[in-house]
Amino acid sequence: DLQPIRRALLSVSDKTGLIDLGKALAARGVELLSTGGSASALRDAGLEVRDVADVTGFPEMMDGRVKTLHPAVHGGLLALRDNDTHVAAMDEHDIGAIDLVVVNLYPFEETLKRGAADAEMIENIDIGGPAMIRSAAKNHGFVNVVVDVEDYEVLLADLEANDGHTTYALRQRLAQTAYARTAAYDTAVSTWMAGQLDGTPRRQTVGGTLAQTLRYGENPHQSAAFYTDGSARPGVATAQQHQGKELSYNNINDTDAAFELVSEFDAKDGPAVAIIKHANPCGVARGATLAEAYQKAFECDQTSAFGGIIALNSELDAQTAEAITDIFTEVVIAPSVTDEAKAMFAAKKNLRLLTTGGLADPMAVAQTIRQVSGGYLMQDKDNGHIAASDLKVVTKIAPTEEQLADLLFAWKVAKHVKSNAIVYVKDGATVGVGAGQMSRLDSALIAATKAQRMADALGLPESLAKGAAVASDAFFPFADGLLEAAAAGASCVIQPGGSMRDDEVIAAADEAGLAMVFTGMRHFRH
Ligand code: 93A
Repeated sequence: DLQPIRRALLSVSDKTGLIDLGKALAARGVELLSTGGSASALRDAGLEVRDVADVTGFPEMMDGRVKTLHPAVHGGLLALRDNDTHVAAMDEHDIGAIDLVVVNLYPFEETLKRGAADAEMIENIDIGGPAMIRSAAKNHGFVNVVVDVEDYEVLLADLEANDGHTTYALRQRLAQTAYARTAAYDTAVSTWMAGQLDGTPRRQTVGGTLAQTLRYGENPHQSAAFYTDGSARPGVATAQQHQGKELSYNNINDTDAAFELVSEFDAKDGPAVAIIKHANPCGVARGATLAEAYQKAFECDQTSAFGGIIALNSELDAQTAEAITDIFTEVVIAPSVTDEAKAMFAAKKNLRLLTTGGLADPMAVAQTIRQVSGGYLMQDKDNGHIAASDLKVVTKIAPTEEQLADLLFAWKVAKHVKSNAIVYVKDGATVGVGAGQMSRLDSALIAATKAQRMADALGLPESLAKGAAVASDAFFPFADGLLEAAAAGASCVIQPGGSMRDDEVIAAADEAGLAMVFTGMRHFRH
């Protein structure tokens, strides 16, 4: 299964390592073919190169859109070397075999990250590159295809070990990597295009580029990796890490939950902070300053906040950084950081600091994927949004302005809490979160218990549920959950409505003197 490399075609956008590779191949007597920019780079380094245009008999044309799309290239890649008819066709049409293709594609993903205009995005969709990669990979019985700069060394080592030949095992591995690359590339293009469509049904693809092999998954006995889908939205996948060790699987999951939640709070409306544990918020608050918002979020559940993940909706400043370093925190993610705050964090070696350059758009159209045995579930991301004008007051009394603000705050938080979700909020801060229970009543009980515990921790005379606004991510099927909130002292409720027993629930709210509004939208999150 050893095959020689006599002719190679090098066509790369990222020229890293190209010269060294070209030299090493030339030193083995390999003939080099190449396209415009790659050929110039190789020539400048003193290497002898034949232009692909010379091989095809056509100049590169249409701004490079057509350079390698020609039978002289694809015939040379696809011909079975041990098939007489194929060999005869090569002879008849004067096609020379190409034994190695080295291609990296037009930088579509990087161009997207730069926020380039549509016309530039279109020009960065590589056609000839993926075609060569796929041809070479199909014919991996004979042909080598390299799409990663890291594989240059691997290829040269195999050539060295096998006297100018490569093994089938290597070619097979390279071919598999090659198809993973073209699949991820097309996924990035199709995901970008899906974002261009408005409301039209989209056919989604699942795919991504390996960004990082993780030490382990949710548990140490599970191996894991992180893939990026090429999208440019601010978030954990595109963030810059300033310090601390590598993020773990759970860190990435929790950091994403934290940042998506805090992004619900536009920085224009003031600072906000979310603290996350196990993908659920254990404290979310607004404040006059970021430090105040952090303090209020922290006070919601001081016990759970230990070892948590903190997301900020505005620049991390020194005052907030100092407060954060008081206890052990795993990750802090923010749009940006001041030099002073960065310097303070530097002393805490284990604390990871990530900046994103901005907030995520909670109303953006995107997809979420979940794996089930034998398939994937795909859905639109929950980008639902409720404004005050969408609410319907269903009780005799209506919420006051302050209550309304807390209700909407609680609603935004509830959207990011695992169902069944019950969230208590007072003065722009969560005071009790009940998450992930199988019954809504249990979530209501847990939230009330937490509000009492918070009051105890702060040495307050009465539960923080007293006078609080309550959000429920889905309707109350019975009055019991609502009565639990009333018993805990809540003053107002926000929920989707739509239960068969809405009348009973509304009557119970009126009886208890609660103000209640319906959103008409639910936020299940499992
Ligand atoms: O515009 S293309 O889709 N048309 C082609 O025929 C073609 N052949 C190679 N892009 C094409 N390529 C790409 O050009 C390669 O994938 C590589 O990214 C790039 C290298 O161009 P140069 O050598 O001129 O820098």
